[in-house]
Amino acid sequence: MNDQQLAALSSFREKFLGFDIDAIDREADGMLTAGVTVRQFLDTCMPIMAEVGERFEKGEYYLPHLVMAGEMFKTASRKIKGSVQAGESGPAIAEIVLGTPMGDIHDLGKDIFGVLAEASGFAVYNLGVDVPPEAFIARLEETGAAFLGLSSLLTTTFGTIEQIVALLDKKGLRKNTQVMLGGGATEQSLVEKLGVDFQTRDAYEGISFIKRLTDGEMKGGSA
Ligand code: B12
Repeated sequence: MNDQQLAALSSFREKFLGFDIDAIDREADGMLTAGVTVRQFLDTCMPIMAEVGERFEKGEYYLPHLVMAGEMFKTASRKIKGSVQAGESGPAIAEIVLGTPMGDIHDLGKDIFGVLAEASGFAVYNLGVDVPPEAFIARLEETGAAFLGLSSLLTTTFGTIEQIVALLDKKGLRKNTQVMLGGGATEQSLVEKLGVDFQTRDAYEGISFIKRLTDGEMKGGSA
């Protein structure tokens, strides 16, 4: 990281932690001018979001703090995401149905993953937030997508995720669908517990997982 990027990120961090919501747009411009990458932006934001969450849990912050943190992240990420280079045009390498399962309205990380996946040459059907299990299944059937990406920030969505996996089984779609789980509430042990194929809290790891599988397929191998 060069000095300009470091200075832009540190100024952004200071304004963010001070909840200086009016300054964020300007800070985002500063990051763009400095050439801050999405990866650098996320590496700076994730610990801040985690700290806001921890303080909320301890009762030091309240719901408006979560709302403001979400808004500030959205304002900045909208600009930073805009700097992501579009993927090569041509047929999509693979298709991904993506969404936040029913009961959960967090979408910041999901949308970042979606943008990075598109930029990597994948077609993304982003169904939004609070998505019922049946809607995921319907879109998979309609598109024939090989990947299902679920974003979970609330542990209360785990039951819904189990329902989605059970429905995939029932409809005979499970063996042809790679179910990917991402988001702050997830951990590795859920792969076995919920019957999914992959878990991560890092959008880039998600992209690598799909690339590994699609590369294997193209070479006629398996993952
Ligand atoms: C901002 C925020 C909000 C905002 C969300 C705004 C929005 N548009 O998303 C608002 C104010 C709406 C909100 C509401 C609530 N929140 Co909230 N929120 C947060 C906070 C502070 C940050 C979340 C975030 O955006 N992180 C940044 C993003 C970029 O990270 P990420 O989602 O993990 O994504 C990364 C990776 O995981 C990955 N990724 C994400 N999805 C996917 C999907 C795939 C397929 C892949 C491959 C990768 C991938 O890509 C990203 C980049 O690497 C967290 C604290 C935390 N530690 O996360 C609490 C937190 C998630 N919230 C929490 C709670 C309790 C709530 C509320 C219930 C509060 C309330 N009493 O009302 C409500 C729930 C409403 C609902 N029904 O969903 C708890 C959840 C506890 C739990 N484990 O269940 C947390 C952990 C705070 C805490 N410590 O208590 N919240």
